[in-house]
Amino acid sequence: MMEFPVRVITIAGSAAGGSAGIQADLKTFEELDAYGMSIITAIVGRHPETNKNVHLQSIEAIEAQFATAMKQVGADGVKTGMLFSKEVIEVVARLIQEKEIKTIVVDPVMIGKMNSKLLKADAIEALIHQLIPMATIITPNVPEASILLGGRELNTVDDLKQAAVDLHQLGAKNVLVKGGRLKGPAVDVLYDGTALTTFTAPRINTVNTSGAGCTYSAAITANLTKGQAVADAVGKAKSFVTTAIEHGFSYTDIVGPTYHAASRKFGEAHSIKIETLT
Ligand code: PXL
Repeated sequence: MMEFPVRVITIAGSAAGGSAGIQADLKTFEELDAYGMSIITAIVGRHPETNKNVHLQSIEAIEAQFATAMKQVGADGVKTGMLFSKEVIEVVARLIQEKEIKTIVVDPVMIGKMNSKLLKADAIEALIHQLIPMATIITPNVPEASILLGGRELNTVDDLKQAAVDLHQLGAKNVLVKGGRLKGPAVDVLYDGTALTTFTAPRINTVNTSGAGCTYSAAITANLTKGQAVADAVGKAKSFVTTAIEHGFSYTDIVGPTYHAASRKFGEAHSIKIETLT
């Protein structure tokens, strides 16, 4: 009988184009030998006439999906992405706690690459007080880290290091601040409460990075749930996402997806430079 080493669940939005959100997470889980399940919190897709872009699911629908996944399968790890509202964050925090899922990755998704609004302003407090303190790791990018720190400007790798240390106060066991939006090489900073570790990959010249953040945190979720140490899980996930970005593509003139199968098909081309400072 086929058996995956771990079962992981993503609680996030559906991105209709297949590049981000639930779709990116499930593709990534499959590549990394984790059995994937999904709880859809919202459906993101712009209606050509009404322009409506976020189609929220009810709390009942969210609870029903979770109950079904737990009954049919069970979960060893969970990742949260787009949660959108305070009400959704509250129910998600409660469901995760009730099932005592061990590995919890919180990607504090706020705004999509195409400027979709993925978190309401009044939901930020709920994220900070209810979900982040439960997390094994949080994975903000520069704008998200800045908002979580009350609007602080982050421009340099030293700023990212200070941000990771300060965000650790919110109660997550580990903080990974992703510096992909700064200039120069793509440097991410991990703080585990004791040591700062930087992960450096070369900058890849492409616009097709839709869903890169989702893919990265999904890979971290699979790796951590499989029992890898945090710095190991992050380093391997960064290698995976860097390869996916390198082989990104697009069918139209719209920003396209990363290629989730790139590591398997072509091998991981870039070594990630990992440096730990205590
Ligand atoms: O990449 C962030 C993201 C997350 N989740 C959903 C999205 C997007 C970006 O568009 O649509 C559902």
